[in-house]
Amino acid sequence: MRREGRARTPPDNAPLKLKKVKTKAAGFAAIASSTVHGLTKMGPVKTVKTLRTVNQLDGFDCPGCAWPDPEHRTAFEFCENGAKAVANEAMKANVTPEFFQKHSIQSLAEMSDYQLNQFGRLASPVMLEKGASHYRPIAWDEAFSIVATALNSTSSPDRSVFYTSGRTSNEAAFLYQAFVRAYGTNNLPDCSNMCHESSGRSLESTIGIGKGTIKLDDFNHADVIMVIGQNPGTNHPRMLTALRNAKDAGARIIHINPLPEAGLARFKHPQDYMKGRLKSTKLADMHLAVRIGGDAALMKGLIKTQLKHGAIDKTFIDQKTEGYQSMIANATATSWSDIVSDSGLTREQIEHAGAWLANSTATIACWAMGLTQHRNGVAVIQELVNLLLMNGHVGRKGAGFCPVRGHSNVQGDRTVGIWESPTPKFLDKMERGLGFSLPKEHGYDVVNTIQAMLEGRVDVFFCLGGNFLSATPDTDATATGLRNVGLTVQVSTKLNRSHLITGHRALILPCLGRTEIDVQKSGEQFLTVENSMGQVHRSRGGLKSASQALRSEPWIVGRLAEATLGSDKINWMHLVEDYDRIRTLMSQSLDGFEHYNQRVREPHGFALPNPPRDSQSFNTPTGKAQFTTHPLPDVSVAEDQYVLMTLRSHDQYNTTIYGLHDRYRGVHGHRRVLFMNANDMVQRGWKSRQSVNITSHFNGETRHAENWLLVPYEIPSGNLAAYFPEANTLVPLHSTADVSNTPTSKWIVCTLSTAETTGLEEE
Ligand SMILES: Nc1nc2c(c(=O)[nH]1)N[C@H]1C(S)=C(S)[C@@H](COP(=O)(O)OP(=O)(O)OC[C@H]3O[C@@H](n4cnc5c(=O)[nH]c(N)nc54)[C@H](O)[C@@H]3O)O[C@H]1N2
Ligand SMILES: Nc1nc2c(c(=O)[nH]1)N[C@H]1C(S)=C(S)[C@@H](COP(=O)(O)OP(=O)(O)OC[C@H]3O[C@@H](n4cnc5c(=O)[nH]c(N)nc54)[C@H](O)[C@@H]3O)O[C@H]1N2
Ligand SMILES: [Mo]
Repeated sequence: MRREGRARTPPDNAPLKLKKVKTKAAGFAAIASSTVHGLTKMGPVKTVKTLRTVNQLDGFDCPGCAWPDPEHRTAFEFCENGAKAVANEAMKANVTPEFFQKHSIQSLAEMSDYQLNQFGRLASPVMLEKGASHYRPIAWDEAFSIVATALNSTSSPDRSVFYTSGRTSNEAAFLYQAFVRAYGTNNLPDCSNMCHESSGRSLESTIGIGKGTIKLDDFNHADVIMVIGQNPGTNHPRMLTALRNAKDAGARIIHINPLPEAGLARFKHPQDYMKGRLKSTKLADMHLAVRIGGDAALMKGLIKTQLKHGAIDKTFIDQKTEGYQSMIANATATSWSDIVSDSGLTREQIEHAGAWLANSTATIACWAMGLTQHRNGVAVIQELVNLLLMNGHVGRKGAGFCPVRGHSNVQGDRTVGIWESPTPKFLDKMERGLGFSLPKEHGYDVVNTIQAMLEGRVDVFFCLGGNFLSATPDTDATATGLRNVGLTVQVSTKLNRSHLITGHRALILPCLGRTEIDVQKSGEQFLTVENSMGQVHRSRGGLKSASQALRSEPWIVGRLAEATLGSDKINWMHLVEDYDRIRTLMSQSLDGFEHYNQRVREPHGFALPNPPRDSQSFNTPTGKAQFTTHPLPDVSVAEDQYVLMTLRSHDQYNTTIYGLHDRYRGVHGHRRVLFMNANDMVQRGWKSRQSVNITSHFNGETRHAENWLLVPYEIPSGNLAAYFPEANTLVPLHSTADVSNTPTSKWIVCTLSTAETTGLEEE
């Protein structure tokens, strides 16, 4: 019997309702929405108890996003979507061995991602044997012995791959990378490869550190804040508070985005109701509705405008930078007509924004996936670096770079070693700390992992969190790749499609989440994480674990390492008995982690060193910040083609679908929608809710997805938008960013045709 199910999520057969697009974020609707989410999933007592400990000094770090916490916290330091993330984790553990006995893999695959998530938490370890149609229960010991045997019987450690998603704590991630490298490979792809890899690469090579350079307080001293390719109202709601406070202190906000995202139009902090502050705050003072991929041209225009105004910090440029002349020569030679046609903006709009920047005493640039997931993701961020460096807006109060991270500990995971291409400096320190030598050859990132799977070069695929099948590009290709693997292992909290599309054999190892109490031999433990601004701090769960059989991630990694390598090099389980011991090893093996146990116990933790921010110094080979020169990217498409971006709705966390609504964008009940410019629709003779098929084009190949319902929207002509992960099947595997190899999830060249049926079926 073919046990494999469908790799693409089936649509939820609920009718599509379109309402007015919102122009204001948060407020009562947000409080109500998060409370309802909590109540329906956790019940009233647990809801209040849990939400009161989110992001408190002695509570747990919100698993929602990586936005930092303010020093002075309010009693409810969370946002609507953080509350949803918490409620989603605090569900009952209904996915038991009996559940798997009842449901075959194939029948589960017929359910949508939304339905799969509704089943609740995974309760105990299960195994899918070769050719079997159902998972069976398995004891923890047997599970580790199966993985260890598989890992030890491959012909080379490079035939095993170890993925990480960004919720993993510093302790688990550190132990995991130590194990993987001790085992003998750097095959450590992570979600960052699909996320801020472009930011890391561009900042590392220009300012000498692959991270942002501001602290939360800088928002209160900024004059101009640019928010580029980011939808904070949905994805980082607590950032709106920082923006609101910045506005109160006199800052101006420039919003650069093809869409008029609601969160940036007006914002009302839910707590303001209680304080009697009844008006909402207008956030963005200017919206530049750039065309998808038009940011590079816009940056050139803004740089030209700085020159026109003579807004140049000559002393800073002379003393601290290199490459200025070549960058300027290139910008000067770029014509306004190219800038205007590529960006989709008028020269007046660009010069207006440029004048604000020229007069700004302190500028912050924030960005997220709208810049990173492009062919020129690295280059376009470097253009932004050029723009800010011209005026010396780095290492100055109220100024600097702010790549807004996604997963709550994605930045920490990278700091402690989750990286397929570690630097010699990192490995050197790690070798000294661990006391043995480590592999130097770089490993596979996400895209190269899929390619290796397709070519039959992967025997074991181990995932510490995440949903590799649905998060990666080219869903069908990834599914084919995964099915080629001998053994796939998922350490997870919730059921997802990666549990259904597997290697020949598969294991699910269920773990504790951030919200739960973690007890080891020495007693109750806490974990540590790093936020988007380089602050490392504690996180301690307060809820009883959803099921007795769950284990913590450090414990799972420790047992895996012990079963595979024995305890000679490192006594893994001795470390796991008391996480302080893991942290002691971290302080010996990582730069900036000296006296880790002591410093992380400070109320707010501690800030990792950040030379550009701390002292305007740049750890580049020459010790100078680098201006870089890039030609304008080719953003032309054929007459009948459109450019599609894939993005998040308001009711999802990456591949976890909480609900079927995208409240701010007015889309309800249905996710298989395609946002399209109304004039473009008229031109094709199409109406709202018309069903269309999408074909993506790349290097002569096509990919196809049927039956998307059109939604007329305020989006530039020629541009389209659809939700991730449904649209991932259209993202070509090898359409990736230069240098960072990040899939171009925001640049998919498509054609559209009328769907023959108006039904919701697909494939
Ligand atoms: N509730 C919730 N919170 C989350 C997540 C979630 O799924 N749900 N995911 C987390 C993760 S891992 C991440 S990485 C972040 C993601 O946070 P975002 O980056 O805000 O997420 P996206 O939905 O991908 O939105 C990208 C934005 O970029 C814009 N955009 C697309 N193309 C372009 C372009 O060419 N130029 C410009 N200027 N803009 C463009 C889109 O219109 C959209 O507003 O959020 C994190 N927080
Ligand atoms: N087309 C398109 N594709 C994209 C993107 C896009 O914008 N467009 N965005 C990309 C981005 S920015 C990212 S970050 C990736 C996300 O890629 P991933 O991180 O791989 O995906 P998630 O959906 O966040 O993973 C969800 C699963 O993680 C597990 N999980 C949740 N909490 C925990 C925990 O505490 N521990 C463990 N072990 N498991 C846990 C649950 O089982 C859940 O089903 O997707 C990328 N893919
Ligand atoms: Mo992300």
